[in-house]
Amino acid sequence: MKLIKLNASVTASNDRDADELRAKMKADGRLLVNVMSSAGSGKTTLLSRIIRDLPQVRIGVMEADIESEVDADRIEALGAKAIQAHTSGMCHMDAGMTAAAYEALEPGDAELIFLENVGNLICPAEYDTGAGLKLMILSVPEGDDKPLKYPLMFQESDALVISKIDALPYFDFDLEKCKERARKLNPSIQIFPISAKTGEGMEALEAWILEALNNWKAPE
Ligand SMILES: Nc1nc2c(ncn2[C@@H]2O[C@H](COP(=O)(O)OP(=O)(O)O)[C@@H](O)[C@H]2O)c(=O)[nH]1
Ligand SMILES: [Mg+2]
Repeated sequence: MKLIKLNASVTASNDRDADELRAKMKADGRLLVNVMSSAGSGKTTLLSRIIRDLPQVRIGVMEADIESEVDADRIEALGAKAIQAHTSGMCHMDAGMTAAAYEALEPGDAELIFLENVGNLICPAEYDTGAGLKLMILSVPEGDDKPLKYPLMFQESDALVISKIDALPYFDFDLEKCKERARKLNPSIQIFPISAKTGEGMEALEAWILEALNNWKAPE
């Protein structure tokens, strides 16, 4: 398993670095998806499920964390290309760090690249990584009030995955209220309630990702 240590970028403009990386990804015909959530919402489990469900798609994963290699090991065990990036204590990935991790990944023929960002709903929302698609996960045990507490994350994301819906009977989580709160902050956000455990809802999410990949790769 390959491990890379990253430091915050020294360049002046994160937005410029992000645009550069996005253009490079586009030219390479690869879609980068920034996956953001609190720690434990189910990012690695969701990515593992997608890798298993879509054997026809070549997938690469960049795991970002402050410590440990367990997530990259989990992904590599499924046969996908993976790299572990350590963020030197930083609570997010910036565009320069993402570009360095992408280079170290040596993606080969991978066309769909996921960045599992550092687990929290605050800092990752503030930094454009250069991704073509931003996906956030909110799990049922976290509660339906999170859009009220972390509005920027919901405003910035293209899609909201509401995960662990198999646990709905055990929590006071109002699915409709959560959707309403998210849409109030971001009217165009796509919402996918799923369970990575039972597979419920996965088909719709995967179809949406595949459509985004095709659109990304289509010549303009
Ligand atoms: N019941 C249930 N548990 C899940 C689901 N997805 C993930 N988990 C569990 O949630 C915990 C954290 O998952 P993980 O993927 O490591 O979260 P991450 O920190 O966001 O990468 C693990 O114990 C998973 O088995 C799900 O859809 N349903
Ligand atoms: Mg993880």
